[in-house]
Amino acid sequence: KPTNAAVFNNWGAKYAVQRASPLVCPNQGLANELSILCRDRELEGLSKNALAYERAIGIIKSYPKVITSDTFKSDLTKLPSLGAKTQTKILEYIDQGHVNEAQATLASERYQSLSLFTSIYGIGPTKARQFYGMGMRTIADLERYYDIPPSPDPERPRPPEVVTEVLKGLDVVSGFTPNGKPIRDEGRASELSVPVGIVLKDELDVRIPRAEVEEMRDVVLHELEELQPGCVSTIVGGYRRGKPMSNDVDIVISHSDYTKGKDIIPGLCKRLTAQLYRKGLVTHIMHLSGFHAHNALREEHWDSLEKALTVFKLPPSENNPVRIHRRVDLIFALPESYWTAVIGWSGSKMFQRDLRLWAKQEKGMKFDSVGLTRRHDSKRFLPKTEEEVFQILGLPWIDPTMRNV
Ligand code: DGT
Ligand code: MG
Repeated sequence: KPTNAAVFNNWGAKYAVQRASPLVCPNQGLANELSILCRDRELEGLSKNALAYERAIGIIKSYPKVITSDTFKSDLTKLPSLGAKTQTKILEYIDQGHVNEAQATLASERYQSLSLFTSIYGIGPTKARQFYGMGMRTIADLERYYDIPPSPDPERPRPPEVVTEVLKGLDVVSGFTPNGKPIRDEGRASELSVPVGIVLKDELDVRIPRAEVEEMRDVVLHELEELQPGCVSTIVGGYRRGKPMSNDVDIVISHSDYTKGKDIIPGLCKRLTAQLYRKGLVTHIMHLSGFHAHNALREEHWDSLEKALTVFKLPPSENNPVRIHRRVDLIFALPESYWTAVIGWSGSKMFQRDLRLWAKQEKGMKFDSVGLTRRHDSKRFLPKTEEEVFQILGLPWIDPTMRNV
């Protein structure tokens, strides 16, 4: 279904869900400069300031022409989401092709270290600032702190076989009982996810091309079909928004039978993860619903869907004799939650946030990945398609590839 034409010209609209936001926009350079400042505020824990930048970037991402002094004056100066400070920075960019503060931020030691630390799975801004406060600046500092043997060649990443060797003994889950219960060292899981993230950093930094995302999906679905026939699934996240390369693979899984699905889905997350782990496809389980109660991994809001956040490794093939570790998130939704889960996990984060805000402020409804309800009488909607979710919310259809706000 094509994206509703009106949303392409709706760049001034208050909510990101009313506008088309392509992957690459005509003002991408400006958006990138402002993203540095947004990231800086996030790293410093200034979430309100970060959100203000995110909103400004959102408008710029949906503006369909190159911004010049003239179009800036005629179109952008009156928008409430562009405050005086942001406007000054946009003018700087029009003048010089860069934003002074963004360049200064990029060059600062603090920004560089905090960005580096938060690029490690398991380290969020708060922990990164703690490490910085303790005087740490580099990955080598973190390796010393966690007692991880450094790479044999300091100039190069560890070879895959060395990674595997170092990881032994760092496993978050050490196995499964015959009935699928993970065996793990209570209390050590959240402590271990950071060292695992450090050792795997070089591999997890390698972006995943679309063909490999699909290959991983096929392998997961093959195991799923063996375990539980009749499931349905969608690859969500950046892949679904058309990104040529992804940081991880996100898959939402449900069951095709609306009634039977209610019994089949609960517990399936654990069963599939155990199966993948036993076969050596999942090598690490960073979070598993019901087991890792402590949410050290994400500082943002969690939904209540069953999920496994894993590290995954495809078996070697003829064309790819050496495989590297990849991040895979498996999210399980009851049939009635499937389409809201698909929308929620397709993102972007900003698109999802504004979907919640639009539902609440404009429609008196509550949207999240689990479902759609009317606030005043708690009436629950049961959308049977993705389009229906947009219809119920009174929104024009926006293709996933236009949700890159
Ligand atoms: P990337 O970096 O290439 O993986 O890009 P994305 O957009 O796939 O980013 P990712 O994988 O972190 O998240 C995918 C989408 O899933 C994101 O746009 C919003 C949603 N999401 C991520 N984490 C959570 C969470 O903890 N709770 C909920 N409700 N949604 C989440
Ligand atoms: Mg993703």
